[in-house]
Order: sequence, then C-alpha cells, then structure tokens
Amino acid sequence: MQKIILVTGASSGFGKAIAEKFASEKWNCIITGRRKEKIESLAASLHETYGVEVLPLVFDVQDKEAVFNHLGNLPTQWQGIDVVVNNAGLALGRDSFEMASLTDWETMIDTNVKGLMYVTKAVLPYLTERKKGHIINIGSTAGVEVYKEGNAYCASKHAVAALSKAMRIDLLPYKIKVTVVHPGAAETEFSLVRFKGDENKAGLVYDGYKALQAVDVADIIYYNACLPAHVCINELVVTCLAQANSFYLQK
Ligand code: NDP
Ligand code: 8X3
Repeated sequence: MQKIILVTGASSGFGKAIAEKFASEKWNCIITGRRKEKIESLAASLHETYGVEVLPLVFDVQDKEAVFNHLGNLPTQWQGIDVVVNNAGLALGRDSFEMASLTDWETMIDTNVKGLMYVTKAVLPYLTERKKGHIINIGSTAGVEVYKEGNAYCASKHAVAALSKAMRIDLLPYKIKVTVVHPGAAETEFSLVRFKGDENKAGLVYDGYKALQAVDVADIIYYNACLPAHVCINELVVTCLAQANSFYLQK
C-alpha cells in the first residue's frame, strides 16, 4: 500500500520541496497552505508528474476551527497518515525587544507554536489508533540558540523543541516517532516574509555564501522517514558548511 505524508506549509520553500521529494518516491501527499493557487497547482503537478494521489487543503493553521474542520474529518482513504511534517511557520521582523511589533509576535506564536499544536492534535487520533506514525517538526537553529533581535521567533522555535520532547515522551505508549529538525539559514521565501517583501534585505541574508537549499532539507526529512521501524532520530541540527550555529556565519 502507498504511504501517506501530510506536510503543512507546502506552497513554498521546505514544504514544497518535501512534497516533491516524497511524491517522487511514490508517497501520496496531503499538502496544506493558505495560498490556494499554489497549493492546487502543486497538487496537479505532483499528480501529473509522479502519478500519486494528492489532497490539497487550504487553511490558516492559526485558525483552530479551520484546522479541525479540514484535518479532523479526513476521507477514510487519507486517514492512514504515516508521516506528519509540521513545517508551516514564519518569522516576522528582526527588531530589538523594545521595538518589536506585538502583532508580529502574536502571529509568530499563533502560527509556529499554536498552529503546530492544533495540526498535531487534529491528526493524532489517526496515528494513536494504529499505534504507528512519525511526527517531524521543523524547528530552527533559532530554537537551539537565542540570537540578537530574534526574541519571539527564537522563543517560538524553542517552544517547538520543547513540544517535540513532550510529544516523544507522551506518545511512547503509542509507538509514534517524534523528530525535530533544526535547519540553519536556508534560501526560501523565509527572509522575504520576515522582511515583509523587502527583496534587498532578504537577498542580503543569503549573500556571500552557499546557504542550505529547500531540497537539502527535503532529502534529510525523507531519510528520517525511511529509517527502520525501531530507529528514531530525536533531534537533528543541520546548517550549510558556512554556518557553525546561530552566531557564526562565514561569508
Ligand atoms: P517559506 O516562507 O518559503 O514557507 C513557509 C510556508 O509556511 C509556506 O508554505 C506558507 O504558506 C506556510 N505558512 C506560513 N504561515 C502559515 C499559516 N498561518 N497557515 C498555513 N500555512 C502557513 O519558508 P521556509 O520554507 O523556509 O519555512 C518553513 C519552516 O522552516 C518554517 O517553520 C520556518 O520557521 C522554518 N525554518 C526556516 C529556515 C530558513 O532559513 N528558511 C531555517 C530554519 C527553520 P502560505 O503562505 O501559502 O500559507
Ligand atoms: C531560520 C534561520 O537564523 O533566521 O529559522 O533564525 S534564522
């Protein structure tokens, strides 16, 4: 039987590359995001290119009701989810604590932390019932070390790290694997979103070195998902060669 992956935030960056990788390996995919056209055109292209089934779902992970409406009652043939990748997330702004916007903070916490919790809660019954499954949370090096002007984004990713530990403990009786992957700087739409469409500022983030690419992260997620049933990578920090951690980047 074909395996099923659910990946949130599949309209760009890591999520899109993850869906492409798994589809190319003949997994059926549930893909989600807010941008309807992007999610629907990716679904059509994965189906056409790889011959897999794709279920495109359009909702905001901050909206608890929408999350449960879309994921809580999946058609029976989609309920046997093998891998859940909690990837949808964002940073907004890079400002000192006293200057940062409360609205930006709230959006980051609501998306990166509460959204991840809603999605996990909504799909967990499909996994616990079968005593099988793998939850892969996308953290960040920002969830390993706190950096200057990273405040709420770093806090949200530290929360992802803590929630991953908590899930791994509480879900032990259900034989559910929980992995958190902490990527460093990666060239996606991330910085364009963080700097609110300022292409110059976003471009500078990746200037002068070869950053991680979305496909690098997708390959790592796929490797994680294909390990033997008794093996679980708990935490994985991955950076490009030019980056040592949140503080040291050789340009
Ligand atoms: P992108 O901006 O390219 O992708 C983010 C994805 O998340 C999009 O598909 C977006 O879809 C989705 N998303 C954002 N907010 C919401 C929401 N409220 N509801 C539903 N979907 C949402 O960035 P990345 O691929 O880089 O980011 C993916 C994850 O990786 C994030 O959690 C990010 O924090 C993390 N990360 C990124 C790093 C980097 O340097 N790029 C490094 C470490 C971690 P849409 O807009 O259609 O809703
Ligand atoms: C994204 C990487 O360094 O901008 O999570 O926090 S960083």
